[in-house]
Amino acid sequence: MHFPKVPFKLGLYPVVDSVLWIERLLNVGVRTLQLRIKHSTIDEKRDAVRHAIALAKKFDARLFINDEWQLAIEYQAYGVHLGQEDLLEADLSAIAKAGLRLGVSTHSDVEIERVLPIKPSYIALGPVFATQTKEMAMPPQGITKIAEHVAKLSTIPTVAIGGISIKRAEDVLQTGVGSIAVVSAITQATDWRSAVTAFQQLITKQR
Ligand code: TZP
Ligand code: MG
Repeated sequence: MHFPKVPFKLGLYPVVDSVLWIERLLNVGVRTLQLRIKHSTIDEKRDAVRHAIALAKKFDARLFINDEWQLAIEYQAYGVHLGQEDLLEADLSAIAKAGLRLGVSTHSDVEIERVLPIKPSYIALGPVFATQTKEMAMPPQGITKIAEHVAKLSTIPTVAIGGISIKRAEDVLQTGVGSIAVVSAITQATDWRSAVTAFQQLITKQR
């Protein structure tokens, strides 16, 4: 089983729940995205996944589909993002065989150790800080712990997530993490365009 590689630095990685957001962000130059739809019918999910993948292809962007790995394979997404529980049920070899990248969520050393044998395309580390967006069973890990994970994982691409604001992004980037994933800092911003620009500038400065 082999998952294709992704760039070590994926850049700004917004996680959004609608095709509208995918379209908006592609239009302002975002090239790594995740579609994460939690509360919809399967038909709505299918429509959204199909549409979002088609849009991302037009922009040559990297779109990861959260949870819905069968739809991601069917419509040939760039990749799939799965949580710890999903790993038990998803057909990982089908994902690999279809040539999709795999990103996985982790929240602790134990979870990282558990996913390493799978050799995912990237490992998400979270939550960095407290988040309002998702109910987390695990406590925030903090910057120092994230930096430790990043150092240990060495050449494996990493993504930091959870409570990352523009103000805190610089510290997160200092850990050497490959990319920062954000939800509310963009989708709840008073001016989401300025928020994207601010994140992009911080990321470019770090390179
Ligand atoms: N996984 C860990 S934290 C999180 C997810 C999906 C939500 C992050 O959202 P925000 O608004 O950037 O804290
Ligand atoms: Mg999941």
